[in-house]
Formats: sequence, structure tokens, C-alpha cells
Amino acid sequence: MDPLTTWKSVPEVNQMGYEEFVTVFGNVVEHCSLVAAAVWKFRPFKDVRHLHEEICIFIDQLPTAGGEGILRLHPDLAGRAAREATLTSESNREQRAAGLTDLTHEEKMQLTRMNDSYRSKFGFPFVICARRNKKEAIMEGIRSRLKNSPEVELHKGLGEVKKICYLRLLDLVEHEGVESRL
Ligand code: 2AL
Repeated sequence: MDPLTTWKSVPEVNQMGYEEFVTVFGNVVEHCSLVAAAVWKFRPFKDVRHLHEEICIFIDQLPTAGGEGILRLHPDLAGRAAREATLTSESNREQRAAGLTDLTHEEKMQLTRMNDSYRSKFGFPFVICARRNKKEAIMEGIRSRLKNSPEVELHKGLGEVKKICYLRLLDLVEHEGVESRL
């Protein structure tokens, strides 16, 4: 998909009805259209960054179980959904960009083992912004984050969800003059 032909302008976003807004932004947080449904009422947005800030505020106000739920909606990196080709197009593109579609058999086994250990320790999957990390950084990230407490990992995981969300928003909305890094 060519972003230039699909980008929405901020005025277009601000004029969207609820249904169109959820159709367009329903997966900026993976499998969680509730987020788009919740922030629609905060239009008009000044720019894409303002829309992202409202999403972050919504995520930060969730109780622990809600935050954990958001993390659980994410597929494992190079996990079952990738093997079974059931990833969302966004996730597929992100995992490819990080080099996770080109892992050796050995690397796949190692990542699967670490993903499983992470999930059994914390009760939610390891989440990291794949477009901001190459496979080596992801492997190192999961290894070191496995040592953290559940509270720290809930916070770190949601921080990564916000980064993933920001990059997905930049794919959808015109953003001239807006910082592409958070
Ligand atoms: C993902 C995903 O689907 N995209 C991304 O950047 N990270 N999943 C994950 N478990 O970290």
C-alpha cells in the first residue's frame, strides 16, 4: 500500500464519523479497536501527535488488567501467527522490517523458548516495537527484560505499544513538520 495515496489529512480525520474513524484507526493498537472508539470524542486533533497523546492518556488510565489485556492482544514475534500467516498486515510488515522473517532455525528456537519463558513468568507476551529494533536487539531485549518485575514489564510493554501505535499513525495521517520519533 502506498502511504502517499492513502494518508488522511488532519482536517479529514477531524471530520470523520465514529464508524469511519474506527475503521481507519481500529488497529493502531493491535487488535484493540476499543482504543480508537474511546479517543474519537477528543476531535478535533491539532495534529497526529495530539491524536497519539490522547491514545497514550487512555492507555495510561487503564487498570492493570486492562493494560495486561492490551499486551495479550499482541502476537508473539516470530510466533504461531507468523507461522500460520494469520498476522495483521501491520504486524507482518513490522516483523519483516526487523528481520524476523529471516531467522535461522536456531534463532527461531531460541526466540520461541524466550517468548515462552517470558509469557509464563508475566502472563502476557513480550512486546517490543519491531520497526525500531533489529533481530539482535530484540533477542537481547527479551533476554534482559526477562529479569524485570511484572510491574516494570507492564510499563515497558505498554511503552512499546505506544511506539508501535505512533509509527502506525504516521502511516495513516499526513504529518509534515511533525517529529517522526517520539
Ligand atoms: C509486535 C508486533 O506485532 N509488531 C511489533 O512491532 N511488535 N509484537 C510483539 N509481540 O512485540
